[in-house]
Amino acid sequence: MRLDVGALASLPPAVQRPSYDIDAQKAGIVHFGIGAFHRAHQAVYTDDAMNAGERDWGITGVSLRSVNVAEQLRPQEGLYTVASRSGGESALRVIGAVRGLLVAPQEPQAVVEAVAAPETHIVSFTVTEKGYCRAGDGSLDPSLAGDDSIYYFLRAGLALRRESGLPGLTLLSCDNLAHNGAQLRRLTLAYLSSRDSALADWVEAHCTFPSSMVDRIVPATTASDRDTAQASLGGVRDEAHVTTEPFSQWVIEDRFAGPRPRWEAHGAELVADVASYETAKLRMLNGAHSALAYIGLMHRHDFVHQAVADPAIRPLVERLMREEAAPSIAAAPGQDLAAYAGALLARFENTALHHRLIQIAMDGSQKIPQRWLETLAINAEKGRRCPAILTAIGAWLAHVRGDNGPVDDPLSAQLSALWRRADAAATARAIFMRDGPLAGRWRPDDADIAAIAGAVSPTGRAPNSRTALRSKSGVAPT
Ligand code: CS2
Repeated sequence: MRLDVGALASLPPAVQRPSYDIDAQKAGIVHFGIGAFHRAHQAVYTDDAMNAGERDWGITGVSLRSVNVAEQLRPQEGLYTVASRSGGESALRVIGAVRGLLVAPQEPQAVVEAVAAPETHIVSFTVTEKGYCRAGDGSLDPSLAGDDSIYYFLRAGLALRRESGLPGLTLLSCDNLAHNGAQLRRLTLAYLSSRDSALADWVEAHCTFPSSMVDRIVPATTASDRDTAQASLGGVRDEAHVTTEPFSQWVIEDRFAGPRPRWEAHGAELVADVASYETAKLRMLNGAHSALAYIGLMHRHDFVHQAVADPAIRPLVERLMREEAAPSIAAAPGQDLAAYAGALLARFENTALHHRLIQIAMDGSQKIPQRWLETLAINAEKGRRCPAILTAIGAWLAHVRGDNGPVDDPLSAQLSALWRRADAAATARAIFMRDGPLAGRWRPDDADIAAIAGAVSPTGRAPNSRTALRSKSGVAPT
């Protein structure tokens, strides 16, 4: 039996399920990027709000490209399960918050109408770093912002709202970008002002763009996760299942244009300024994650929990968080960065989550600036060296050379062309200096370049033999 509203009654009693009338909810939120992260994060907070009696906060999920999620969720009337796992513990619940699915390339007008609907108050986004269509200098790249981008749908939907005399919207970025709300605002206004400056003025006056820090580790769902869930669901099959960790955090700048769910009653924090939380999360959690990914892959690991347990890798990751990232952050009163680093290590060690390093390694060119380069620039200004991040950059260079297989990155062709023409040191210079694709505030000096080049293995293999590394990290050779 497939999961749907009719199947709810036959689920085992331990499985938590929506207590509200699922069919009676209007959609107050349109969400772009209805992938596993959103379904394990914002949708859960929203489901909590609806369980507590708030009405009409259903989510219309938009996929900008793939039909997969819509195909999984439509036959299930939008229902799916979230398992949170740690050690031997696993809790399973059904989420009912997603009330509609749209696949943008198939039904673009329906997406525009959803943005323009009177009951819509919030449009939110998890479209990944590259979904913001930025050029290397952070400005809007018009060649990327086409009719398949968020900006196209925002423009058409917001224009309809304005013509109909409807109120503005809260446009809420939930992606791992520094100052994500401010960036979304700047990029959206840049897109609109070259096409419809009156609409840009209306958006400035009527819409808000809160920044937010989102955090929950959500590995891509595997067939085995679905089978495990099915066993716990008394045989009911959920093709849209998501497995995640118990931890979840959401810090949101309290700047809404209209009504919103009381997410703060369910664990979210509404604050005046998210910057210190966002910076700590990007430079410590995500910075460590990317280092684990590239260094771990170089050492032939598959998963985060294996890489963090490897004595050849762990000290580097600790150093990156505690001695390189943490000193670059202006902590808010009461924000304890040492305790944060400890908590992150414990989360990375969660063996119940099979979080693939290759998943994190994706799109490195879009992630590295906010995860590593800001830290490097701030430390360089203070005369402090960052050997851990430089080692991680060396491992990233090896990754984009192709050492770990095909490279999933929008700049992969450009990066591999730079490698073909040069050795490791010259490639690093070409990427980070002058008009290189990641040139910016951080300018490496000769010692930095030497450290990066020294971390790239010349042969394309791990610095030690695979068997030796595997046995060291306690993982059996395959
Ligand atoms: C990860 C993030 O894939 C990645 O790049 O670093 O998705 C990470 O798991 C989340 O930001 C955790 O909140």
